[in-house]
Amino acid sequence: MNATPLFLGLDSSTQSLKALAIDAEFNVAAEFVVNFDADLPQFKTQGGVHKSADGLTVTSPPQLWVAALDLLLERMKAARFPFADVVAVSGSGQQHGSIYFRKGARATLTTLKAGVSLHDQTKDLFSVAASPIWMDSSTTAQCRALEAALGGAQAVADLTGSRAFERFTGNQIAKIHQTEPSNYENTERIALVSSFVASLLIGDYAPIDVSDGSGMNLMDIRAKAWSQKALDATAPGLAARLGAPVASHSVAGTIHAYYVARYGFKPNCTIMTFSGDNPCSLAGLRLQQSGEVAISLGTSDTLFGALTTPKPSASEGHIFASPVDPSGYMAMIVYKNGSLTREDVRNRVAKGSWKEFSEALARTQPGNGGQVGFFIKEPEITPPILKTGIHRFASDDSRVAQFAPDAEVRAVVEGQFLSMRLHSTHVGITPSTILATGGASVEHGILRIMSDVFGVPVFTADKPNSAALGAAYRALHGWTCQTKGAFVPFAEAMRDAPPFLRTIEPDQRAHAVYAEMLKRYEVLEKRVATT
Ligand code: XUL
Repeated sequence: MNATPLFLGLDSSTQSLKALAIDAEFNVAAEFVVNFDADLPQFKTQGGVHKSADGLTVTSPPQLWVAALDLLLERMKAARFPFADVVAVSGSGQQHGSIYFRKGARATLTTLKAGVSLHDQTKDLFSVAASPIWMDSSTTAQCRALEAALGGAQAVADLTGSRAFERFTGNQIAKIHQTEPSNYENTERIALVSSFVASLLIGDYAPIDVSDGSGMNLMDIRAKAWSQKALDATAPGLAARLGAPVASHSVAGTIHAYYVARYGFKPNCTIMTFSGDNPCSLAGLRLQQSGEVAISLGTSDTLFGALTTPKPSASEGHIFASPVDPSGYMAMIVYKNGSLTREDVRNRVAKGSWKEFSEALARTQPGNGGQVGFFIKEPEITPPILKTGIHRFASDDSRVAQFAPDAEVRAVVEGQFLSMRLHSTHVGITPSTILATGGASVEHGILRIMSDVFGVPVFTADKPNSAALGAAYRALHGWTCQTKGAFVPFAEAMRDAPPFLRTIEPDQRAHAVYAEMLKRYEVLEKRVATT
């Protein structure tokens, strides 16, 4: 073993490529970043993407991601990063994006030449010039066709973990097969962003892992294998183009000689299978046991967590295979109305100040005197409510035009956590602990309500790079399994990682108030959804 083994996590996200290395004591040893727009302006991306005039088609050039890897490694070399100490690499990729290798591409990958940049050697490898990414929403027709072929939205959810979504890769592949048939025909292999970057590192086609593979509407999430029915409904000859999905902790290969000669990696440096960014964030926050949940309060709010018995739903959330537990699952629920909606309330009734906002929470009581609000500033994903507007209900369930300013503040926070509790139950999540992350997680008053609504302790994590960190953890985990020659539980591999701070214990009286309120919330939500 090396004297100071390092585990490297790469994070190929929508806007940047990051590298984060940890040592065996879980210290972050180095971090590097390449920003796509600023550092690679020749690709003319905005926020890392190209958008069609109508905004529906959103793509990135695959060469951008290759050029970013060149630049990242050059920056690490210039900073004298000790490549020789890296024993294992894993990575995270924005979910759902797809890359199409043309026939014959594999031969180029296996024979990469150390004297030429990756970008120059891989320019002609792609059969589809523009890679569709997760922000694309141009495949509604393909989604409806998949649901029709498989017996409806709930049937697709039961099989693949999610109803048909425009950004999910199978529907993107179906569109490419229909609109660019000769390019599809000329495709030897289809990769996700995660498996694509891993392929560049091993100089061969790297497998898709079961966790990121769950974001395609193609995998039977229980069998953890492609569903032949879903493949048949998507495009011909797809199984051969995808390769079989593999367990997330498995080895993709060893690093290609290119990186040994050019950067000084050791030839036996192991590349662990890469995964999606949400799965890697789950690993970065070390959520493994069923009931361990994270709530990220950001531009969009996200709740995700580990679970053993998934309940796929056609109307809310996604179920993915777990990236850390071969027999487990993760669920994820996304809200469009997150920070911007809370800020709107803060600006309207709390003088634009978080301090005033917190004071308003402190002056009001759990349950808000029976007042319930729905703040749909943006079309909502969970539950799907397209019509924007604010809906306020008094304690007798009658609609009211306004709440008192303090009650308005409490209503926007309580409503969000009641909704999270309701919908997380629907997909099979029963939180035992919550890890709060994201911008608004520094507001104590907000976390108090989170803890009381769910009735569980809240921990806080300041982890802006949780996907890159999770990738580094997964490198360590995969390497531990490989070294032991057997699967080692993720929690055991993470035993010496620094603990999270336990911030808030639930107040059981407040929790009882919310348990009652939840029943009314559910009924009122149905009224709002059908308005
Ligand atoms: C998840 C999703 C995004 C992407 C981009 O379903 O679409 O979170 O993974 O980060």
